[in-house]
Amino acid sequence: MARDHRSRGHAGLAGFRQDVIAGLSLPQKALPPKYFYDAAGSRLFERICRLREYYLTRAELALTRAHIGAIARFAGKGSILLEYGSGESLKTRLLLHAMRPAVYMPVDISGEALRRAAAKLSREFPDLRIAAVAGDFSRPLELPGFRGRDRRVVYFPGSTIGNLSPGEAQAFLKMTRGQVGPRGAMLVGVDLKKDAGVLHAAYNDSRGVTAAFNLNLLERINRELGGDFDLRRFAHYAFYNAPLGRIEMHLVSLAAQSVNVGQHRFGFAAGESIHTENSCKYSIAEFQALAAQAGFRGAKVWTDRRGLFSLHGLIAD
Ligand code: AVJ
Repeated sequence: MARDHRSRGHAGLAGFRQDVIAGLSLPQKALPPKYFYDAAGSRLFERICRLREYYLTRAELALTRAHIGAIARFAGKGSILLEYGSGESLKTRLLLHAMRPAVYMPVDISGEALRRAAAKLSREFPDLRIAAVAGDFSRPLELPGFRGRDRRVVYFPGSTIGNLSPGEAQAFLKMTRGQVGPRGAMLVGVDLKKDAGVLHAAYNDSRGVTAAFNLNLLERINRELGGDFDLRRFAHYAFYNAPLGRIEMHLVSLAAQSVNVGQHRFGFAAGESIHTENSCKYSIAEFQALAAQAGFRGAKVWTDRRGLFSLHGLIAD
């Protein structure tokens, strides 16, 4: 049975407007990547996950399949499983099947995606207790009851943590450490550092799906906030910033222009960019050091055979 819990948060239109106005007012214009995922953006992201160049999804699924027994043992059968994300993925199903959690709590900003995923899951796992939480997991969450003695484990797959800077990721892990308590644990998917050409191709696919995903953010601003971005006058730009160990995505203004968002007006020089996403890459040692600084011990790490992607099993220290 699926239940719904709505936590206070900034998921609404007012929060979106505030973040967009603030971001476009910065010297280096920037927009938070969490706003990529409206209905169209979520569909585009699903297409990205199927692209030949985008190895992340396939590599994480492969390592999850290969090591599911050990991963489920690490999580602990009968634990409370929180997932940061809606839980639509195949790898979540593998984990649910193998570990049979006492309660499964998907946490997602999109109530719509949550409802869809929870309804589907409760058909596939009729005995599973699902407590969906509509909220922003980047802020401390108020979770429904379930105190008990059960162990809490947070599952955070997909290298979504790469959207945070290392400092932010550390603070986020600390917050999660508080959320799971002294006996808790975390399973976090982290994309690995690798050949820059492989990284570059993953964010510059030949079909232009990633470009459409990036540009959709402007379309969303136009539609929801009364913007007048001309999408033909912005171009997708993604590159690997090696010193900072991250892919950066930008939208580059192809001309000097000004753009209105509601009552606000923003000037762009030709070539000026909006920084829309960071996707940080870590070596295994780098990520374990980060986790250690956040109060977790890196107890286990699994990778795919090609060494593209990692899943870290962290235990509260
Ligand atoms: C969902 C944040 C892991 O960084 O690879 C895919 C998002 N951006 N292509 C990533 C994304 C461009 C993705 N994450």
